[in-house]
Amino acid sequence: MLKLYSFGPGANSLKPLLTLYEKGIPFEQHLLNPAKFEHHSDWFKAINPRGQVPALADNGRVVTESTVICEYLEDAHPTEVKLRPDDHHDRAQMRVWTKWVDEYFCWCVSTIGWHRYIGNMVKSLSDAEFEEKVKAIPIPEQQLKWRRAREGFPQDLLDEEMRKIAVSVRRLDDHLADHEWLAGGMFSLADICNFAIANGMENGFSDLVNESDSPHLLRWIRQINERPACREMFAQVPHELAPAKKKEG
Ligand SMILES: N[C@@H](CCC(=O)N[C@@H](CS)C(=O)NCC(=O)O)C(=O)O
Repeated sequence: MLKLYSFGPGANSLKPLLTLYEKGIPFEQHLLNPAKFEHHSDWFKAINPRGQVPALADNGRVVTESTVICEYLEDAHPTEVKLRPDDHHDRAQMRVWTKWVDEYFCWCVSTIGWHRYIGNMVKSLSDAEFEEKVKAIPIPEQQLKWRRAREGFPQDLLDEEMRKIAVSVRRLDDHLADHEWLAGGMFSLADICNFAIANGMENGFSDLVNESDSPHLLRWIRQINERPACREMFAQVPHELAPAKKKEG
């Protein structure tokens, strides 16, 4: 039985979750609570030494990196539902989109998310409690991100990330203006991996994602939300970051 460790259907965790639901593959669900820093606990670092979700265990062997997990599911657990184009050129285009989301789009949205939500989550801790938590984080860059979330990100960094988000929204909307899906004329991992980051932006980034500025991106977001697998996933799996977001609102 496959086991998926995740924060639930949002951001990087959503990618393998939706892939599993789309393919109809049964799996064991392990939700970690970021507010309790469960992903930095020793038991989870024994599964993913980087202390990050998602992670997939398949018969005791672990696969990490959200996009890699999605490709692994296609390779190791083929089903009638195919989420990659067969044509080599189309498949390469799909990977240009998944690479872009991992290297560009995800990072700018994530930094603003940390600035807005994670700061609140850690501000209630004493300095000693916070330092104790930071000590358990295995990746130095993530230690810095937690520190910045607590102390406040530099304004020029936030401005630059907002600029990149605007560039990302434009790129997606322009492409989706004359394509139903991102690659190969079919719903693919390119859509799943970008949707993982874009879903909900009409609330958090309504200046950029709205009916007049990015109608094609909104059409695509809604179309994916209406897919049976997506509806089932949201109905069945709670999002572990949602309570923190609600409190903020
Ligand atoms: N490149 C990794 C990034 C994973 C990642 O950033 N995971 C986030 C959740 S979306 C996480 O675990 N954050 C908590 C932390 O780093 O402390 C992937 O695509 O799986």
